[in-house]
Parts: sequence; structure tokens; C-alpha cells
Amino acid sequence: MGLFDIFKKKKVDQENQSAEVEQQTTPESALSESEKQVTDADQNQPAEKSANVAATDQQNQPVAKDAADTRVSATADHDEAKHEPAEVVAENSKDEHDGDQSVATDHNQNQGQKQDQNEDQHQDKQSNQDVYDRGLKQSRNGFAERFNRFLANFRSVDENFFEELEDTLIGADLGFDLAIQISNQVREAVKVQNIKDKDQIRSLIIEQMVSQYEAQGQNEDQTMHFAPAGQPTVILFVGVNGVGKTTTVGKLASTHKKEGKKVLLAAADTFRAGAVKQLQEWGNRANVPVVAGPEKADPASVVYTAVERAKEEHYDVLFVDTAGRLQNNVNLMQELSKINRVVKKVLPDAPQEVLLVLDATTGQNALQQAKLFQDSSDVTGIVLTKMDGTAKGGIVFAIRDSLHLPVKWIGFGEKATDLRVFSAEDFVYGMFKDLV
Ligand SMILES: Nc1nc2c(ncn2[C@@H]2O[C@H](COP(=O)(O)OP(=O)(O)O)[C@@H](O)[C@H]2O)c(=O)[nH]1
Ligand SMILES: [Mg+2]
Repeated sequence: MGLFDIFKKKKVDQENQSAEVEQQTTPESALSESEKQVTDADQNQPAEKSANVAATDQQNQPVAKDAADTRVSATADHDEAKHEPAEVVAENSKDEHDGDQSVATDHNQNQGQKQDQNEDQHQDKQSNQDVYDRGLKQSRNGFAERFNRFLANFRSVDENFFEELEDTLIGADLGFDLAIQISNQVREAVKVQNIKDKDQIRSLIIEQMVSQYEAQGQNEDQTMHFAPAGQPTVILFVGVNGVGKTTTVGKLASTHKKEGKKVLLAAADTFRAGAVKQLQEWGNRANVPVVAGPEKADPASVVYTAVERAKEEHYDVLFVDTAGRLQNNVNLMQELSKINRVVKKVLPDAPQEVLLVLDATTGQNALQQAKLFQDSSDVTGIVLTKMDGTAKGGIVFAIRDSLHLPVKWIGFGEKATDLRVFSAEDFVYGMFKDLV
């Protein structure tokens, strides 16, 4: 089943569910129906249920299976996790404050922690599709608005129509090349299928966008790679300042720790003041140790220490946070390849992943950054952050079209549970569900 067919099936399932709910009258049956609805909705989440995973998207399989496992162990770990991070924070704040004041601060911080954890637990339970739907709201509405405006002007399929279509797609951040490609495909399909009617055109354009997106992803390896059991996996995070590297490392530390993994962090952004402390805060919160050097330490030496420790103390995974800027880009790229070499010295098969973090709100600019990093470090995938803050989700299409790098994770907010394994199905549905 193609991506567009999966999309349509989801849409029909959702409409059926809404219709069923509307038919309910008595509160008692409404309750059981809404429970049923939750179950049905869950069953439609390919990234979360292994049965569906096996039946649908090959690309997502290993990652998605992992996500399903996570879900089980995360629930099992909750009781344990509830207490640990709060204690760590309490210890820390004792260092910083003294006397009675510290008691009050500790108390407030503990309360805050508990609240955060309750929210996290609530969000852990949210299905991927719910999180995608919420996080893509701006993009969905933004695209629908543009697209409907374009269709409102529709008179006939002429040159003007195709020009306006291209402008609409470029406006949604799909990029120039992809906009032209999609427009040409729509031109072909309109001719072959002799389409004249506005509703058919609407559906056709979305179908072409989805199909084109699917076709271009055929050779992408979307899975996360891990070292064989018993050896540490090393994952480097690269990208310019402010895109969300440290936040992503923190979020992944938190979710992997909850899965029961032994997690270590390396603070290799020694260039920017405050970067180490920011990572240490995430480490404290997730109850995960952070390897850091003195101020302005050589990043590669911090990484070396961290990799050795990961190996000797049998960590499952080491996440390395790197600098987004040095004196200049040449220095930065040299530093990143030095880090890479140092990792390999200790663990020849590592790093298993070099993830480039891109900020979705920067649009086409993100693609320029990507080219810079792609040229000089062996980037294996993308983490696309801040999708919640953009109305131009089309950047996901542009990334696939122009970089041919898989998006592996997607960020919909600042909390640990807002970072999700990327699922093309959930993404496409979250983007276009109001339009077909
Ligand atoms: N809304 C939103 N904010 C994010 C997301 N990811 C990161 N941020 C914010 O982006 C800012 C920069 O993040 P940081 O991790 O310090 O970027 P770095 O310089 O690449 O390490 C912080 O305020 C983060 O909270 C996301 O997915 N959504
Ligand atoms: Mg940072």
C-alpha cells in the first residue's frame, strides 16, 4: 500500500470514528465508545504497534519497533523514574543555596519536577499521531490556507494555474525544484485523467505531493543504528548555534534512560559560555552523568574521555553535544572531524550516527547549513526541531528532495516527550488531513 493510500485509509477510519461517537446518546455507552475510540486510534498508529509496523512501512520498521518497546519499558519504569531526578535536583540546589532559603527552593523545585513528570507521563501515553497533529497545527493550517486561496481562484487548468500552483508550493517551503517537479506531474496527470473539476484537482495535487515524497525516499535509511549488544553506541550531534542540539541530546537522554538504557553525555561544546551547564541541567534532570572538561577545554579531549568511560563502564549509548560555531566554519569542520577520529580511536565502528540538527523555522536556510555540514562531516541523518513553531512544514519535503538525508527524529516542543521518531505517515497525515 502506498503512502497516499495509507493516508486515505487513516482519513476514512477517523471519519468513521467521529460518526460513531456522534451516534452515541447515553453517557454510559458514550464512555465505552470513547474508550473504544482510543483503542481504535492506537491501532492506527503504525509507529507504535508492532503488528501494524510489520504490515506497513518498511522504512520505519526497526526504529518503530524500538519505539514500541520503549513504550512498554517506559511505563514499567515510571515509578522508579518518578523519584530519581527530583533527588538530583535537590542535591544541586543545596550546592547553590544555603539555610532556610534552600529548603523552600528545594521544595518548589521538587514540586515543579513532579508537575513536569506528570506532564511527561501524560505525554508519554499520547500516540505519535496526537503529538504530530498538535505539533503540525500551524503548518497544516498555513498550507490549507494557501492552498484554498489558490483553489478559490481556479477557473481552468491553464498556464496561469500551473504558475500559481508553483508559487503556492514554493510559499510552503517545498523549494523551487520540487515545486516545478510536482507541478509537471500534476500537468501530466491532469492530461491523462482528463481532470477538470476543482475537487478532483485538489485531491490530485495532494496525491502527487505525497507520491513524489514517497518515491524520493525509496533509498533512504531511516533506521537508527546501534552498536552490537555489549558495546556502546556513540551518536554525535552537529549543527549551527541555536538549532536545538543540546535540547535534543537532553530529550534523548531522558527517553533512553526511561527505556532502561545506560546513558552517558559528553559536553563537547566548550566554545559557548553556558553550553556545558545547559547540558548538565538536562543530565541532572534525566539522572544521567555528563562528561565535561574545564572551561575552553579541547572538545576532542572531552570526547575522548567520554568514549573511554563509555567503553570501560559499559554504557549502552553516548550522546555527544558539539559546538555550533567556532572562530570560523573551517575551524568548526576541522574540529568535528577531529572528534570523529578520536571516537574511532577508541571504538573503530563508532560513531554509529552523526545527526545534523536543523531548525524547521529557518526554512530554506536550513538547507544551506545542511550542505555545509554534509560536505565535511559524515552526516547520517537529520533531527528536525521546532516543527511546532513553523507554518511551513514543507521543509520536510525539501530536505528529502535536495539533501537525500533521512529525517530520523522530529521535535514538536521543548519537553523530552515532544521529540518523536520521524514517521512519514504520521507527518503526511498531520499535514494534509484537512484537505482531502
Ligand atoms: N518550540 C521548540 N523549541 C525548541 C525545540 N527544540 C529546541 N528548542 C529550543 O531552541 C532553543 C535553542 O536550543 P539549544 O538546544 O540550546 O540549541 P543548540 O545551540 O543547538 O544547542 C532552546 O530555547 C530550546 O528550548 C522544539 O522542538 N520546539
Ligand atoms: Mg548547545
